[in-house]
Amino acid sequence: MASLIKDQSKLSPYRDRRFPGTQEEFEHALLTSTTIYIGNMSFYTTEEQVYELFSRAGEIKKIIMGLDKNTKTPCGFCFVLPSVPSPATAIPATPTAVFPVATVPATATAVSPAVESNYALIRYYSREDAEDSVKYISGTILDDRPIRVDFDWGFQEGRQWGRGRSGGQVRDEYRTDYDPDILLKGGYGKLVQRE
Ligand code: GTA
Repeated sequence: MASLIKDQSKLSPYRDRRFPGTQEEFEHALLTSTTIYIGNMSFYTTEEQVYELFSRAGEIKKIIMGLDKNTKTPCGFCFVLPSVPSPATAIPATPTAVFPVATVPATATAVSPAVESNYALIRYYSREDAEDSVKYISGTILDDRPIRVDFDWGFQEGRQWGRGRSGGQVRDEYRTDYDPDILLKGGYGKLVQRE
């Protein structure tokens, strides 16, 4: 029990309203899962860039890029999964692309969870690697944006889509700050302006 209380301090305040269980089950899933969520990504960051950066923490099973449910284009997040990738979506063992700026600081810096655009889910083979990515990669600058890495309860079909009314991420629809990535995709404070 003491170690569970200690571990809970590693968890972010994010609660997935669609998790099919109790708060206790949600926290248990977060504390044992090998899946992580990445938020505040640029809409232009590719799966290969995510692979290149996050494989530094350990061997990755799969990456799921978060997509706008209407346009089917990246909208700022991604996830990583347990299944073996199909040939069509296989992640190369060695990335071949030349990646744009992905600055990895010697020590991670804190990132405000308030601003979040593009996202991804990553699944590692081991819990230790997932913990290292949350500890050391969160705050890294990727494509000029400080990304946020969070433990995730696990991927299920449907979670790759943004849940906002516009198709993108919910929080982008409430933004009142200027963000060129979001603005270019038409997501800048849309609902705030309408309401
Ligand atoms: N592990 O931090 C996260 C995380 N986030 C932010 C999203 N996901 C996350 N997973 C982890 N950690 O699968 C996952 C979701 C989903 C996918 C896309 O990414 O589990 P989403 O971002 O489009 O929708 O999800 P989500 O997560 O359901 O929205 P959020 O941010 O919790 O918002 C919840 C409610 O709060 C909304 O209904 C809205 O009414 C309100 N809200 C959110 N932001 C604001 C704001 N700035 N102002 C006012 N109200 C707001």
